[in-house]
Amino acid sequence: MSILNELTELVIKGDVNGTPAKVQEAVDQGLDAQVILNEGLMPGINEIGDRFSKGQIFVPNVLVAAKAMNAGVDVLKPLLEGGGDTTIGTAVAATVKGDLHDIGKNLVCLMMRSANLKVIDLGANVSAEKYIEAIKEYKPDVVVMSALLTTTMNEQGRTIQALEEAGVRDQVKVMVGGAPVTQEWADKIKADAFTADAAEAANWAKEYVLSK
Ligand code: B1M
Repeated sequence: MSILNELTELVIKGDVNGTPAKVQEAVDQGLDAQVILNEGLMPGINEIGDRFSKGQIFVPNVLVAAKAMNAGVDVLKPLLEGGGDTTIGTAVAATVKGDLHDIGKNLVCLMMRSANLKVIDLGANVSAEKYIEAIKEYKPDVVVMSALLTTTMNEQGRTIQALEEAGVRDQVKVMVGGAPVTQEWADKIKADAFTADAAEAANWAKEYVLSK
């Protein structure tokens, strides 16, 4: 079994100690951090999602797999963040209210930092009020709203609406993403950008900030 397949299996097993240790081994063998993420860790968490939706496993299994995945990503952080000392702009990022999924949002933060953006990570389950406070305090260029549930996608729309009502909507570009989110949805809720993955999100933010 290749080391990437071994990593996938460790995430599926929810091995919180084995996963970061194996990621380190892969790094030491000279594998690229993006390859480790995309071809080792991601297939594991995706398989967990498939098994969960088929009713083959339950929430506790998903939770330990997510912990293992996060522990693996932590090892890759310094390699993915890379970047330089220059800060080109600021982003405020969070997963919207009612949604606890933070792995994708964490990757977006990571990739944005690697694109030399300063990122204020508000965490998961973040209310519109907290977004508004953060916009007033940090004056970001872009605001990231992640949602992984079809139900919390609606919260992205409500949060944008709240930004409008608070008079801060025009001060920022709102970027939305997350597995169920589409360009069509982004247009409907009047977001400024939809990006399908973390690297694309970082690119969009970077290009926008540099074009200002
Ligand atoms: Co949940 N969960 N979960 N879960 N979970 C999903 C999302 C689900 C699809 C599983 C399934 O049924 N197949 C399903 C949603 C169904 C739906 O709404 N249509 C689901 C469900 C139902 C639930 C609960 C309701 C289960 C329950 O309690 N009965 C519950 C809800 C809790 C809540 O949030 N209120 C729940 C709970 C959990 C855990 C807490 C156990 C755990 C999360 C732990 C954590 O995040 N710390 C969890 C997990 C791990 C998953 C799956 C298996 C994996 C999600 C993930 O991290 N993927 C997921 C199934 C799946 O997605 N395959 C599932 C890896 C991550 C890198 O991908 O987040 O998509 P993702 O991010 C991508 C892109 O989407 C994009 O970039 C990343 C790639 O580079 N991206 C952005 C993300 N955010 C972005 C923002 C941007 C741009 C791009 O802004 C610009």
